[in-house]
Amino acid sequence: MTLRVAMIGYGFMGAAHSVGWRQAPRMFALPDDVEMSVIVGRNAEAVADAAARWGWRESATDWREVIGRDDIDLVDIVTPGDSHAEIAIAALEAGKHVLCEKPLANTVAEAEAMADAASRAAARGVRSMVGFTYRRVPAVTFMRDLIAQGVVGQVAQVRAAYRQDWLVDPEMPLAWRLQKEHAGSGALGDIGAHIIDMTQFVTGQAVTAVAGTLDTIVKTRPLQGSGSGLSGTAADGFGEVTVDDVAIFTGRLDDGALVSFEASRFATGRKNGLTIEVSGDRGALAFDLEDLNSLQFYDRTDPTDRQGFRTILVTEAEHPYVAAWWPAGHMLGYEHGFTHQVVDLVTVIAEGTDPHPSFAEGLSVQRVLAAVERSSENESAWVRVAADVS
Ligand code: SOE
Repeated sequence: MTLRVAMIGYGFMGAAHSVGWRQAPRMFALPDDVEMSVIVGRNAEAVADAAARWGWRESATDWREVIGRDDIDLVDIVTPGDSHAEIAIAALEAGKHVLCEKPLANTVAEAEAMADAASRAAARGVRSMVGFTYRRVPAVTFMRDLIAQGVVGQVAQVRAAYRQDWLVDPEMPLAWRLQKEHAGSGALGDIGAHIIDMTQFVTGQAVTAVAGTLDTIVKTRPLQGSGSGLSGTAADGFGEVTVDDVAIFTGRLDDGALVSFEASRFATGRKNGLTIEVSGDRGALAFDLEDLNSLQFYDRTDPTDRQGFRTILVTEAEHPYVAAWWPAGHMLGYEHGFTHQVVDLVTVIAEGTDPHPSFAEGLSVQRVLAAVERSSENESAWVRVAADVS
């Protein structure tokens, strides 16, 4: 069978997902073929250019028309969060499998509607998945496996941070990621969502309560002229930043462990610094995205005179995903997670099982985001992550 893919959107994530769709069938033995059929965007000239550059057969400007086509099997959504719900629900109702970029939506209500649509579609064999791509960095998948095997023992505490610095410059223009109506929230939803998902993924536990504070450091910025997303030039005039620059919060996991979370676009000098450290009664594991081919492992059962964190190079054929790439010891990078995401999605579609992270898992992250916002509005009081928080 051939899985015919339409991708809606063509910004930074469009490029990253295109790499995934292109590389997966070349480097992995997939159960089905993949065809990069159509890429969709509002600007006909720009999207045609993206199609030619990234290897899509066609370009189009009307996503509704593309979703209605019989020769499309899967819709990949890489637009800003304000259109995720509408596109995903329409695609699922049209019987198309869906891959949707994170965070799943801009609000809990949208995420709930998407999760409902996904479970109705699953009953008809239509699959859906959220693009929390960092789960598919081999070292992160391996960290999850090691924790599940008990190498750190009972999880006592987690430290999770995602630090970037692209907003330190007050001249950085007011991109869509800084506008609540387009992005839902700021650092919280954009990068905080990754560390919430990663914490739940590696520990296998849900975040059940949070207490935190959001802050917007630069409150007005130059309007955006050319470009979009993370790059772009300023135009005349200023506009209000309506999302957070920094989100700092504490979480509680199912088994009671505390988690410190930090999501910041004001971490001067940190470019894409995602770190997570899980401490347990037997040992500890730590991951740093800026050094993504390795894990730090501390084993409390080592002889006392030889204790200390050791580096595990996650570059061997035994490690998740690695065997399909280069000879042992050769490194992978940021883009490989997008390929692994395609591999896993195509595989489970062929098997007829549901992918992870599911829309229900995306909704669970959305509820944590909403609970952090509510806590921040209420002098950082603890808020339970429950179905009634929206
Ligand atoms: C911008 O902060 C961003 O591109 C996020 O939106 C992505 O999810 C992350 O992979 C890199 O940073």
